[in-house]
Amino acid sequence: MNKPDLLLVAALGDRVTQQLDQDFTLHRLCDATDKAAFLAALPEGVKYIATGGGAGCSRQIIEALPALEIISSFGVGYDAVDVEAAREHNVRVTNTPDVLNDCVAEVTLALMLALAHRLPEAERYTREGRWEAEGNFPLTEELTGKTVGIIGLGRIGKTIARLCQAFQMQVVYHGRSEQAHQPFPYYADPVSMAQDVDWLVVIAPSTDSTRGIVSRKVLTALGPEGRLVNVARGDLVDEPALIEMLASGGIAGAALDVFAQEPHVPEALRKLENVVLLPHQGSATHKTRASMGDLVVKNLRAYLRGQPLISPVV
Ligand code: NAP
Ligand code: 8YV
Repeated sequence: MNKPDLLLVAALGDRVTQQLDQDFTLHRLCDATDKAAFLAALPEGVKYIATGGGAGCSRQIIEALPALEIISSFGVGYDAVDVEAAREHNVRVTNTPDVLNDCVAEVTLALMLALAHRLPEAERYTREGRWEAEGNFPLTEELTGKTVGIIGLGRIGKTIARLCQAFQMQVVYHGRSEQAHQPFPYYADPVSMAQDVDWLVVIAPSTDSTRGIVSRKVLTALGPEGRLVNVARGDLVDEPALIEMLASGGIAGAALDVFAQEPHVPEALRKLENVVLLPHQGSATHKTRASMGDLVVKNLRAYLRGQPLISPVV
């Protein structure tokens, strides 16, 4: 029996490819240099797409495939998928929620610990023999007893909150509405919350209403003793304002896993000492990436077999 055609928009690794190969004939747009020519040469009737959170799926791709029925995206954030175009063309979209909560929360706490204790700098100091040559490294900060404000108390935000509680931190949060059954104080306004916290952690999706939510005003409210952690998407933060405020001491520091124009990280940011920078590593462990990949495949197989989707967003 002929296997149905599937367009692979992003390379998702051997584990996913080997599983998809069992049920589908793969067309690797991810490897094509001339994407438009590749799309034009596809066989008629492609119903399936698998893609990555960064590559997503554009309107152009959706409209190039009139028979398209489902886009299975690797990652919980699906901001790079043109969901509006998918809806217009009755195309289902799935993502990979929950399986990465623990990993992303762990990386968030790792970033907070690294920034508070200046671990990357102190490690370099030791490695370079400066301890012996220059004496002790300067004193640093700690998380214990501090207040953290979480923008986006969702699946990952709640996991981060629990880890912060293990450090005896007070947790408060901002979202579009109060979650009645959460034990944490709610702020309707991110500026007021930023004023009251030592740490601001951003873990909300990138949408029209969150873009730029960490504005210059929010950063000013966070103040010279405040620290920002962004593990959501780069566009939630006013990056030029952040760089200015980090350089001038307007805020104490930032730990960033995500950036406005990935994989580009502005040189001005890379030169600063009061930042910890990661290359979008939030879910990047063998275990979590395997679970995410398996969920991409499970959604496609469920659709193929006429079963309910496991994690639909549309
Ligand atoms: P989620 O469960 O949907 O939680 C999102 C939270 O954001 C909700 O609590 C929601 O609360 C809040 N929110 C939505 N719109 C908002 C707005 N306009 N203003 C303030 N808060 C808003 O999502 P999740 O699974 O935790 O993932 C969150 C995001 O993290 C993803 O979308 C992705 O972009 C990012 N992420 C990054 C990495 C990484 O590697 N760095 C890994 C995984 C995820 P309300 O509905 O009450 O507003
Ligand atoms: C992935 C992410 O690195 O899940 C998300 O939203 O940002 C990360 O887990 C990314 O989506 C992989 O493509």
